[in-house]
Amino acid sequence: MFKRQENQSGIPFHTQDQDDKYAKAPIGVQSKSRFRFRMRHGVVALGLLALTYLVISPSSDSNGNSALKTLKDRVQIGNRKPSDGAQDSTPVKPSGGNTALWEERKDKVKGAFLHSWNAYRRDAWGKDEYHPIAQFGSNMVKKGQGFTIVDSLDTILLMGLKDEFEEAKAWVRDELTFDQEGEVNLFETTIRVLGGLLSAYDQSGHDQVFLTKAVDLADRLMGAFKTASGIPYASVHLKEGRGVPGHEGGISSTSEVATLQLEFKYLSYLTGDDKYWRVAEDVILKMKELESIDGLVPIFINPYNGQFHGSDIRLGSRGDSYYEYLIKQYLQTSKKEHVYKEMFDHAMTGVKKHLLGRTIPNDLLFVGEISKYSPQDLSPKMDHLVCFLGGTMALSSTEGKTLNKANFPRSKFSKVEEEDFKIGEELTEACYEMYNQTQTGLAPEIVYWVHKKSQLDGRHEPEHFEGSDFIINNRDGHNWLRPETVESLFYMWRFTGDEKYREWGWKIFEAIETYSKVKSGGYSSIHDIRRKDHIEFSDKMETFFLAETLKYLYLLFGSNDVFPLDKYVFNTEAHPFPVFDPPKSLLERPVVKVEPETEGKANGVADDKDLHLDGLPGHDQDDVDEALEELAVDADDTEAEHVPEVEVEYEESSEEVSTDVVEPETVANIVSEEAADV
Ligand code: DMJ
Repeated sequence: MFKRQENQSGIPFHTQDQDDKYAKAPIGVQSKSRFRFRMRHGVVALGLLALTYLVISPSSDSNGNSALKTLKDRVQIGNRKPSDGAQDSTPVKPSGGNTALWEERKDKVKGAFLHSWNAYRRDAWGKDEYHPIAQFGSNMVKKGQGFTIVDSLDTILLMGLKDEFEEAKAWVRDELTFDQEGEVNLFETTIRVLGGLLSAYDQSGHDQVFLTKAVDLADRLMGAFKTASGIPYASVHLKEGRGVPGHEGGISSTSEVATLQLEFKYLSYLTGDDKYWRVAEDVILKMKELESIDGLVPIFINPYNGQFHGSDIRLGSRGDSYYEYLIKQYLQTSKKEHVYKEMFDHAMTGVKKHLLGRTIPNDLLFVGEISKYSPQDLSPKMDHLVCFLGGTMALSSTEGKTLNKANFPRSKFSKVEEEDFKIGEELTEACYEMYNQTQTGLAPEIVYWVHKKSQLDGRHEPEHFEGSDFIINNRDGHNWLRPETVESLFYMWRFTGDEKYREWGWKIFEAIETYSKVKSGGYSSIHDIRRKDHIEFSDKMETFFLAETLKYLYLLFGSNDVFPLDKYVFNTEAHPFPVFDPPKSLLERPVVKVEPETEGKANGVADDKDLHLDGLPGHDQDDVDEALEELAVDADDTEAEHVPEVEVEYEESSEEVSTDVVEPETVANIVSEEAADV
C-alpha cells in the first residue's frame, strides 16, 4: 500500500519518488515506448498550457464540477500530449487514412473469427465452451445454454457470414432449451445469452425465434430477484426458475447485480411487459440509497439485507460494469433517465478523487484500488478488466457523438466532459502499454503499477523489466483474450479519428495471432505472457473472444457507419442494442414493493471484512494465513443475530436465509475465484 501525503495547503496527493535511474535509462529492448515518452515530455510547453488551463479554471460550478480542483491537485490530467485528432476544435483526420490497408486488416480479423468458429463447429458444436487444444466442448448445464453460439450470433451477422448464421439460428430454434435442470450464473447468462438473443433479434430484422427464446430465458431468470431485498441472488435454477444464493455465504457481486439492466429494460421495451424493467431498475435505485465513497461502492452486496458487504472498492473484477451500466442506461433510453448520468458522474468524481495514480517512469495514468476503511491508501493493483473505463469515460463525455461533428467540437465540452475525455485518453494509453511493455505484446490479467521505487526492491525479470511501468506477479501473468483494451481503442478511434488507436489495435491483434492462435483451429488462453519463449496454452477459448474481442477489432478497422455510438449502446458483452424512446409508463416508477427492514449483516454471513488479499503485492502465505485467522474470529461473531423481517410480495420466503457460517475454505474459494473472475 502506498500512502498519500499532504501538501502545504493540506491537499493530499499520491507519493511519487521518481528514481533518476529510470528517468535516464537508455532506450532498451524491454522498453519500446520510452523514446516516445521522452518525445512527449519534450512537448512540455503544450502540456503546461493545458495544465494552466486546468489550474485557473474554477474548482466548482453549477454543473457539479466540484471534483476538478481536488483532481488537479492530486493527479494532473492533461499534461500529456493530446492525440492529434482530439485537440480542441481541430478537425479530426478523415477516417481510415489508407482504406485498402484497413479493409485488409478487417478481413484478417474475420479470418481469425472463422479460424475459431470452424474449429468449434468441428469439435464442439452446441457446447457452451471450447477447448481448442484437446479439441472438445464442455457444458455448464447438462444440455448447454448456448453460450458460444448465442454469444457469437451478432458477430456472425456483422461479418456477413450468412451460412454460418442460418446454421446457428437453426440450432437455437431446434436445440436450445432452458427447460432443464441445473444452475446458471445470473449475470453471465444475462449478458451473454439474453444479451446475445436480443441483439440477434434486432440485427436479424426481428426474427421471432430469438425473442421467443429470450422471453423464456428471462422468465426463468426473474426467480433470482425473489429475495428479501430485491437484490438478486448470484444464480438461478433454470428449470424451476428459482434463485440460488452465491457461494460466498450467499453474497452477490456488485457488478453482477448491476449489470442486468440494459438487457431487462430492452426486453420490456420489446415485449411491452414492464416486469423485467421493474425488477432490474429496482436494484439500482436501491443501491443509490446506500452509502458510498463519492459514488464508489464495495464490490459485494448482501441480498438478504440489501446492504453492501465487505470493504474492497475497485473498478476491476466484481465492480467494473456497475459503473459501465450507469452511463449506458442513461444513453439507452435516449437520455430520459438523468438519474443514471448523475450516478455515473458522482462515481467518476470518486474515481478522480480516490483512485487515480501516476506511474514511474512514464507517468502513465492508472486506476488503483482502495478499501472503504482507508480510502487514502491507494493500492496500485489494476485488473485488465478496468480497461473498459477509458472508452466509457469518453462515451460519457461525447454521449456517443464523434468530435468532428460540426455541432460537437471539443471546445464545446463542459469541464467535466473535458476532464473525463482526457482521463479516457490517458487510461486507454496505459491499457495499451499493458500490452506494449511485455515481451509477447499481450497483457497480463493484473498489473501492479510502479508508482514508488521501493516497490521494485527484490523484483527481477520477468516480474519487472527495467523501464517498464508495472510489475506482474507470478499468479497474474495469464491472458484470457479479454476485450476491454480493444473495446476502449474502438471508442477512442470512433470519437477522435486518431489512427494511432487503430495501429495499437493492430499490434494487439498481431500478438494474438503470434502467441494465442492454435494451428489446428481456435485461439487459446495463455498461462503466462511474460516470456515469449515459454508459452503454455491453458486450453480454453472464452466466448467473449468471439463476442467482444474480435467484434471490437473488426469494428475498429471497419467503417464508422456501422453501429453509430449515438444510436446504439453495447451491452457489457459487446451486444449492440438500439437506443430507444421508452413509453411514459416505463419511466414512471411505482413505489418499490420489497423493502428490507433490517440493517447490518444477515444470519451467518461474515461481517464487513476484507476477504481479499489481492491488494497486497505478492500474496504470500503469511497474508493468506492472517486473513484466514481473522475470518475464523469473524465467523464466530456471526452466530444467529437476526433474521431480516420483510414484507415480501413474492411467493418465496426470505426466511430461507442461509445459515452457513463462512468457513476458511470459503475464503480460499474467494481468493482463488478472484483469479477466475470473468
Ligand atoms: C465479459 O464477459 C464482459 O466484458 C464482462 O463485463 C467482463 N468479463 C468478460 C470479458 O473480460
